[in-house]
Amino acid sequence: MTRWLRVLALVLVLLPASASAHVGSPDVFFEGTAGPYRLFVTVRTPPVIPGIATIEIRSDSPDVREVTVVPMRLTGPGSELPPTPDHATRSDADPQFFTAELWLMEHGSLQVRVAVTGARGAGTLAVPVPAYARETLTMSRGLGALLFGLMTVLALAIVGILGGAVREATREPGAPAPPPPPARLAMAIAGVAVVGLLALGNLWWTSEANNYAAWVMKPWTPMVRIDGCTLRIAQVADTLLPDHGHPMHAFLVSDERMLHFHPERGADGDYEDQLPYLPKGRYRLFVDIVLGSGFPVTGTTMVDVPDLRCGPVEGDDSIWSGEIYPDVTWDKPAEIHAGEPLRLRFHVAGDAPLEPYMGMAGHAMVLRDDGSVFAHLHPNGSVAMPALALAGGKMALPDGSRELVFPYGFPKPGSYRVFVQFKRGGVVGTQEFRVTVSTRT
Ligand SMILES: [Cu+2]
Repeated sequence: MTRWLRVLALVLVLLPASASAHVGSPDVFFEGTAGPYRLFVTVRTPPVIPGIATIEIRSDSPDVREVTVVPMRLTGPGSELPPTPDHATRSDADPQFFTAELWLMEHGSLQVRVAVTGARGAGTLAVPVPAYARETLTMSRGLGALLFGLMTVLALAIVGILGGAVREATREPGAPAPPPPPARLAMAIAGVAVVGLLALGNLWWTSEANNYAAWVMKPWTPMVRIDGCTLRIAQVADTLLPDHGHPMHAFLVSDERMLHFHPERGADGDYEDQLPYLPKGRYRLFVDIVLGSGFPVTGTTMVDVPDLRCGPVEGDDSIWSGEIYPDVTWDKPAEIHAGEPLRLRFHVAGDAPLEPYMGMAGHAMVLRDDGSVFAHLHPNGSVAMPALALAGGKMALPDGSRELVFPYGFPKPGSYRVFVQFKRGGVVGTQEFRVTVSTRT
């Protein structure tokens, strides 16, 4: 009974929420190696916690015999004591594809550990997964009415049974009914007790639901101020883990510009950076941070940039102003469906080799035209680099190839812009691509 009440308490009100790691892109796409095996792992996160995540694992090679998966905390004692892992099921249609369902019981920075055995021995891989509730499920009207009806019947029955017991229990067979007052008094007392119990139950239910609602992820709206050429983002409470060398990765995007910049913590605790020259206008701002626990958070807001005459971009900051590099191309599939795990594959031609930009072979930013989806990708996929480091994973570094590959799945249909950033000859290049994503098949 208690368990049922708990389940019911968890499904009370609907609280939509949109921000977390990335914006509107809650699934995790990750590519890495488990020992000798190269795997593409997709973690489809549940909308509520506790909830069931679906893990999809595709092996590049056909020699994988068995795959197991287990969820654990990313850090702390919980990361050293794995529970019994679950076996992933091999697909009949595609023997290199495995799936499993895992209960995610906790909020916060988790990891899914994937263990593989096969012809070339064994290997493991850890995929960081930020677990958070995106919503509270509602109870359907029909179920609510049914439960309310049953509750009313039960309450009336308790009162009736008590009345009957007081009236009839001491009565000899065949004797006339006793006078009504004691029975009525008993029923009145029972009625008050039942109503009191229901009121207490309602209080408990509401407090459980409020507790849960406090865990539902709320969008983070960064507080932004522009003073001259300096953009300031108000202090963030937590200590931030540096993500490829910077505590904050920020993006100002309009139709004509995409500025990737890195505010640093100033003396007053705010994060600040110098803006380059930007045309006056309304920009979408996205800010990526990673909390001390390895939990990534992305905030978003609109920013009005005034007419400013500022200097060029400096340091690791970079800007796209509509440049087109004819030798940078996207090996794009004829059709892309929402939810489909993909390798976004770009070719960078030319003689100059690709150099690391902020330690990575490349960066890609995916933005849906209405701003409802924003994701920052690397050759490992959509996971945050500090979380990957905490999970003991290795970053994919430039390997001398002319290809940049970003594992990702577009979360919903629509038109998107994909900004790809790379570095060659000491210069950062940014190229914009457009893509239309169709509904899931
Ligand atoms: Cu990046």
